[in-house]
Amino acid sequence: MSQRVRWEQKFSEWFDEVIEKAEIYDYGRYPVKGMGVWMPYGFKLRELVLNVIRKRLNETGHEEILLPLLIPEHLLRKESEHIRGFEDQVYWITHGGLEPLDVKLALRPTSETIISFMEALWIQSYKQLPKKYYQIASIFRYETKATRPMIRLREVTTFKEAHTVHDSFEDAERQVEEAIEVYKRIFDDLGIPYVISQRPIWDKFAGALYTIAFDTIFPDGRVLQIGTVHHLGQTFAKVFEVRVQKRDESIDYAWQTSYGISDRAVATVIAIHGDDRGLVLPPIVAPIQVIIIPIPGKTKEETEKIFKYAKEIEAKLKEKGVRVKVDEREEVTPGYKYYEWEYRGVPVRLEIGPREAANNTVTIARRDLLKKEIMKLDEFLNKVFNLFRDIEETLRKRAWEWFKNKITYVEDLDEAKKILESKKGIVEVPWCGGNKCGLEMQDYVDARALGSPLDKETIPKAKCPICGKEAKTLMRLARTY
Ligand code: 5CA
Ligand code: ZN
Repeated sequence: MSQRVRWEQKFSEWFDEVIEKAEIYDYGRYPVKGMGVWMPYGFKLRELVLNVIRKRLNETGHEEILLPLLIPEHLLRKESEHIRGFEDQVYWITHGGLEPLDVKLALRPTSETIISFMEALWIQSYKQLPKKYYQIASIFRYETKATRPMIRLREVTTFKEAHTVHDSFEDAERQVEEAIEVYKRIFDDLGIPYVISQRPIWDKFAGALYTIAFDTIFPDGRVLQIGTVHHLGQTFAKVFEVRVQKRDESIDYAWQTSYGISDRAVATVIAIHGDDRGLVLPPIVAPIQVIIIPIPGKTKEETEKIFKYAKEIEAKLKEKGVRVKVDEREEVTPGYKYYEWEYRGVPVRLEIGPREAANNTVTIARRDLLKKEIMKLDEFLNKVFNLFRDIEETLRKRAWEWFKNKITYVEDLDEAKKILESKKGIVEVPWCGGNKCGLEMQDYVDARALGSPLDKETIPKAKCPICGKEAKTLMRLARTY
């Protein structure tokens, strides 16, 4: 079984090293803070993660669009709560060439204002609703907290934002529920564990009625928000005058939701499944799913036979739609190749030597379990997709087990604080639901309030540790990124 000592104890170092050495993401060298470069192997990984996201959105009736990057100042300022939330994070374009611009242009920090402006033109009647749009594009935020590769960027290059329009509060609420289901499927596909919380009111998205968030726990025990779903009410519809004629012919403002995920989804796949030997990628997003390593024989003739057999296996796997490659390099040893492809997280390695070529077999090494098995080639070809599903299941299970272990329920805040300092992860405490108590809790334990679970069945009979009243829900607390 794989070792995960450095992965857990020196995670930050592990992560920075892995994304660089596995040629995923070159970060910190380009002279603009918070902006990195997706390298070929990383770009492919990102593309495959995006395939998962697109598939899950498309199959639920979301339509992909692409909006302009720039927002004129008056549009961005139209909704006051929204601009107050983003004011200190906006990049402004003030010049076109040498000319100062009449109207300053913002680089979009997100696109509610752009889409709402357009929806006012596009939508007239309830008959057109619901509408579910999304785009995948770069957004820009002048983040003031410490920037981190893929995790806290100033150019978020993989921002998937969905924007929906509805004819009632209830339908928008139903959409929030659908979005949660879509995100669950996406994170399940990627084997990423999560908790879903209703964010406390003081931490909702600027302009939303309420925000639901997905959080995961990183190997160092710190929590990362990996997705958010917002019920926007009529906030933007009112100021942008998105009006719809209802079934009873009355005219009302539309109701909206928005939800987003980012580069953090890719970062999380890397972080959650890795080990001390490097990346461990689930086959669904692995740029190379099977790497074939020919092991030279004793004679030139034998070696030629081995290489021919390896190429044959490659062709057969390609035919099945497997992402496969033979490492034919002559200047490095097979052992070196094992190490290198393990580091890059390739889920399955085939070792093809004299014995395999003579017997029509393959030696299969699994990256997740670091175990080897010999199989007839035909059997392997028949089972290859089952093997992929089995690897994904193993990774998902391992990730969830580790994750659940990092969630602790306590009724006492001193204990909560201790756990947040040692074991870390997420601590759940009984909460009366009052804002004042919630805010006091996060101060007391010196952590962030993630909010409450959506399902009320899990609420224990206990007292709020601040006011002593009966708990109505749980408060989740964590040190976060
Ligand atoms: N317009 C809404 C819905 S798309 C919105 O912008 N929501 S958000 O601000 O919560 O961002 C959506 C998700 O993007 C967050 O949950 C978080 O996972 C991710 N994200 C936000 N800022 C950054 C950043 N600076 N770097 C990387 N990911 C980020
Ligand atoms: Zn209380």
